[in-house]
Amino acid sequence: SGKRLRVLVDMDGVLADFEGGFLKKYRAKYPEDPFISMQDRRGFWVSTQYGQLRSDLCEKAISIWESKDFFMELEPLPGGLEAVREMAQMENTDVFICTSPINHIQHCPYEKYAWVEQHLGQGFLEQVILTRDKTVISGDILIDDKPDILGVVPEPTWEHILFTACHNKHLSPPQKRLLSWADDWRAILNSRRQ
Ligand code: BVP
Repeated sequence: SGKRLRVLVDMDGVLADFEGGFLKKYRAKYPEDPFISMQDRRGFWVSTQYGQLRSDLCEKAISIWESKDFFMELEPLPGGLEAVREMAQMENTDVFICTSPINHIQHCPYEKYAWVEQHLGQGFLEQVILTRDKTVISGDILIDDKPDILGVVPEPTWEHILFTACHNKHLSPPQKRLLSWADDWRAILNSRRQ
């Protein structure tokens, strides 16, 4: 009954393990330099926290995700692929992967599409939205680990559900949370159906 539900699902930190992939490759490339464990991560921007640890570490951190194969080789987060596949099969439900590429354009945009093709199949490429401003994308729900999602539209159509990540777990956010893909995402979708 009612209209279709449009769910926007973020990629880094929600479907793909950006933090884990970063830490593994940073420690391999810079074994002599200090690092921030997942437990000690605070704030969305990895580069900002590394820059606070030691000023030269900001650009070293950036060099990791600007490298070829960084985004392609990210591991899927537990349950994420299964959840979006199930959403895509649900009646009256449209799911899109909504992700912001980095501004270093050589590898990231291509590798984001290639990751979706590898893990979800070629047909799922129809569902990919790359945008630097998620507020201009209309939807009913946006599942995203970034606490502050701002852009040119002051009141986006979607309700932001904060996906719990190492960098946001200590916050008391205004949004509802999805603790992981083992949490009740189906109930969150159903709460937005009319
Ligand atoms: O492509 C990701 C990684 C990048 O920002 C994008 C966030 O996209 P969404 O998850 O919001 O869709 N990114 C970049 C930096 C620093 C850049 Br300087 C960072 O610290 N963390 C991060 O995720």
